Amino acid sequence: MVASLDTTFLDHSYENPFMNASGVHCMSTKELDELSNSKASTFITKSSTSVKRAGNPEPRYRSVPLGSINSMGLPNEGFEYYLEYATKYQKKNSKANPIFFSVAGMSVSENLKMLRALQDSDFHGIVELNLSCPNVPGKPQVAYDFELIKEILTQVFEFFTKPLGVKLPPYFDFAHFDAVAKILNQYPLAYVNCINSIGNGLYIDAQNESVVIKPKNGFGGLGGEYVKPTALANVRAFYTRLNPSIKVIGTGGIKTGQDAFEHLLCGATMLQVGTELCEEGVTVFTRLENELKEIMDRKGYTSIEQFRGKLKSL
Ligand code: RRO
Repeated sequence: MVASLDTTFLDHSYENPFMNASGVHCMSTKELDELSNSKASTFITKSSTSVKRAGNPEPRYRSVPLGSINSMGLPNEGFEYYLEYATKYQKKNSKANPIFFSVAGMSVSENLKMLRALQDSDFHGIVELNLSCPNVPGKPQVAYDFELIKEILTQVFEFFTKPLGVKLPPYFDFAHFDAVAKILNQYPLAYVNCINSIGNGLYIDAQNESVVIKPKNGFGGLGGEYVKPTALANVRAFYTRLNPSIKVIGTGGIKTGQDAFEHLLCGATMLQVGTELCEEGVTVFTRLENELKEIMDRKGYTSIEQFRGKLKSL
């Protein structure tokens, strides 16, 4: 195989575009260490809140025929746990690729508090602000409230100078792609990540005439094959609307090298794997790299830049 998967993201060179999606295999130091020792080129922590949270009652994640449904409810070890892990990791691995740190406060002020702490810390990786958790009862997804996106980003960029991206929920209408891109283009964002799970799906076990997860009467975020076309549409819609300085991370339905290839064609730079990482474990990254290289070899591509974003229209 001659194809190279080298990927430049925010002026740093990665051996390949693959990493985990926040929430999957990144809750504990053990899982984070496993990611760092895998073929993923970098990794992201579980979205954190200021204080440790137990999350929603179980069962709260189910693997289903075409993907997954979850209503985890933001269980996490708390902001300080991940900050300590990240800063120690950086010291121990000074030559390693920058890592990603995800925050998902329950209010504007909680997000600002964590971002201030990150700004004042030794952390020198990339920060992802999760504006799209669908699973906390009583808390709507922030990024479906366009005024709230503006309010948060305006306050964040008054003090925050480290690289920052936002995790977006899927949008389903051109009016929304246009409106959100117009807002995001007003800020010095490093990237957007499309997409979080498709919120509030309902998977039913017909045999038992029952839902399959306990929280929210069975409603939960969908991932996996169900979401790939929506993910691709969002990657493409934002890639074609955002200032070129704002990169797009593609997340949603990446199960094979071909799925990865499709996200790259739509314009994604890094690629995050959620449901399939949960199914297969960290060896998924080795398989995805081999499959993507095989496709590139077959097509005569030696680098990703030769086709990134070059999706043809009819
Ligand atoms: O923890 C969760 O329930 C969760 C989060 Br924070 C998120 O951003 N996306 C998701 O599908 N689940």
